[in-house]
Amino acid sequence: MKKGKVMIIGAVGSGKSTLTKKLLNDDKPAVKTQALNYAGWIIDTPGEYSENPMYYRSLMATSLEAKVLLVIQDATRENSIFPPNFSQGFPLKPIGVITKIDHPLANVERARILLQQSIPNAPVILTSSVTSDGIKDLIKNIQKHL
Ligand SMILES: Nc1nc2c(ncn2[C@@H]2O[C@H](COP(=O)(O)OP(=O)(O)OP(=O)(O)O)[C@@H](O)[C@H]2O)c(=O)[nH]1
Ligand SMILES: [Mg+2]
Repeated sequence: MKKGKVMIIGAVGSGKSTLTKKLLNDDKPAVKTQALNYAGWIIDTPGEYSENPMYYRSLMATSLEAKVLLVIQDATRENSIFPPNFSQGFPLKPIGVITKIDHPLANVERARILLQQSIPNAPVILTSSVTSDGIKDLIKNIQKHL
C-alpha cells in the first residue's frame, strides 16, 4: 500500500500506535506519540491532536493525501472525545475502530454507540492488538477504499 493513505485518530492512550504497529507487522512496543508519524501507509497522530479542536485544521490538512480515516474508540473509555457527526468535516472514508476488546473493562456496545454518534453510517470493526482479533477484518475493510 502507498505511503500515508490511512490516517488514524483518537484519544490519548486509545491504542493508535499499538494498532498501527500491528497493522504494519512491527513487533516493537509503541511509545508515546509526540508528533505526526508517517509509518508506511499509515499516518499515526498524537492523541492530543484529536482531543483539542484547535488541531482539527492541521489534521485535515495532513489528511489531504489520505483516503481512509480510522476513528478510534477505546472500549474501556466511558466517553468519546469527538463531537457528534465529527467525520463530516473530513473528505475521507471514515472507519470506526474499537480497540482493546480483550480488556477486562471493555464495553463494546457502549463504544459502538459512541462511535455511531461521531461517525454515523461508518462501518465499525472490533479489534484487540493483544489477541489480534479483528486485525485481518480491518485490513480488508481499509483495502476496499484504497
Ligand atoms: N489490553 C489492551 N491494551 C492495549 C491495546 N492496544 C493498546 N493497549 C495499551 O494502551 C496503552 C496506550 O497505547 P498506545 O498505542 O501508545 O496509544 P496511543 O493512542 O498511540 O496514545 P498517544 O500516542 O498518546 O496518542 C499502552 O499501554 C498499550 O499497551 C489492546 O488491544 N489491548
Ligand atoms: Mg501513539
